[in-house]
Amino acid sequence: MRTNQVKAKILSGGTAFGVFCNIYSPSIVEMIGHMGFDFVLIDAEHGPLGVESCEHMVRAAEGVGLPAFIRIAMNIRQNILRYLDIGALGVQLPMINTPAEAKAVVEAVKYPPLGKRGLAGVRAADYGLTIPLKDYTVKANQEILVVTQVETMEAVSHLDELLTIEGIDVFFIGPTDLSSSMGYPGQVNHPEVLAMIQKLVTRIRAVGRIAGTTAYNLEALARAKELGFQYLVHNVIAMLSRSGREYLESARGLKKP
Ligand code: 3PY
Ligand code: MG
Repeated sequence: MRTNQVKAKILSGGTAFGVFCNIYSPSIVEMIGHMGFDFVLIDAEHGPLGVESCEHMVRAAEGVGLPAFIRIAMNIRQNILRYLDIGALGVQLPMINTPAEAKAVVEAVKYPPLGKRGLAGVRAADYGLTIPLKDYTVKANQEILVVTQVETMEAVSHLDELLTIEGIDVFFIGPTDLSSSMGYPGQVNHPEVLAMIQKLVTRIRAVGRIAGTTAYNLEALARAKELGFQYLVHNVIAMLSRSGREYLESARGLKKP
């Protein structure tokens, strides 16, 4: 089991930069690693990725020394287990609105005595071939990054309780769903949405917890860094579309008489 450099970095006060990838492509995962990002966040919430595809992407990440985390759609223990068992070094669960939901995430991720994750000689445990399973469970409990998303007004209303739950490493604000929940769907730069994000990150940091969010352009990145977010996620589609559009604008501009 690998050491989670991202967890070490953010727990010691640093900031980690990753990329969401919801397209099936081990090659893109390798490129994210070669570019120097700190982690890939394979997105199995939005998009078609299933467990088997994720396994190939996790393997590609390991090949370039890149920690691979997976955003998992359903907060069901047996479902989270399958993504962890293929070797994800972290999981991120969307729409975690209540303390009970958040506790269920921690329980699903941690092996006993901390949680209820089922144990077997799976890929994450090197198929039981390198270290005794009892030692592997201790290491897995230490290394797996647990991220829960705060992206609804229901979660906002429970934030104080959510912030007391042990075992969650990052509270990740999802601006898009938060904007929907606030009645401004998709308006992530609406002044009220920006003000809410600022309030939330301040509350998260005030109790010594770590905050994460998306930053798909340089303006959002500068704002997020300024606010003290320590887990920042770019997006493969945003990267591709921005450079493609800029290139085309320039190409078509050059054609003008
Ligand atoms: C959101 O902005 O809603 C997210 O979940 C980030 O992808
Ligand atoms: Mg969301």
